[in-house]
Amino acid sequence: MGNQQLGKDQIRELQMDTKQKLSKKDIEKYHKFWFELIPNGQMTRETFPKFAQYAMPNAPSDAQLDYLFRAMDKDGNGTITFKEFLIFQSITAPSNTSLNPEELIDLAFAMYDEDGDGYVSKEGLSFFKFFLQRLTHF
Ligand SMILES: [Ca+2]
Repeated sequence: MGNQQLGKDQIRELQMDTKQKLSKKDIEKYHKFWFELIPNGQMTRETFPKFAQYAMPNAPSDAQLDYLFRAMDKDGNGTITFKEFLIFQSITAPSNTSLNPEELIDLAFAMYDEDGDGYVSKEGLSFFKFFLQRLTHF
């Protein structure tokens, strides 16, 4: 997907990918936001602070950025694509459905269970709560 207008089919596909949780309007809005921010659409850890300043205006620490990046980089390949960004948005800020607690818990684990042992610290969870409140703003 390049930096151009979204086609009808693309939007439909993205709506499927995000389980119909985002409206066409949302997808277009996020698309504009994402490609203005990162013209080639591929967010790396180096360029990630550009995004994070919108998501978390209170100057997040490097560790917090690492958490967030890990949660958004669903396939763990070191790049966040527009689709991965959208999936993240659809979980944290769905427009058509309400928040799904199970998906949020999965996301919290993706962020905080660094060693994959199935446990998340209390600090991790309280930060996650704080972070969710921030995220729905844009
Ligand atoms: Ca990825």
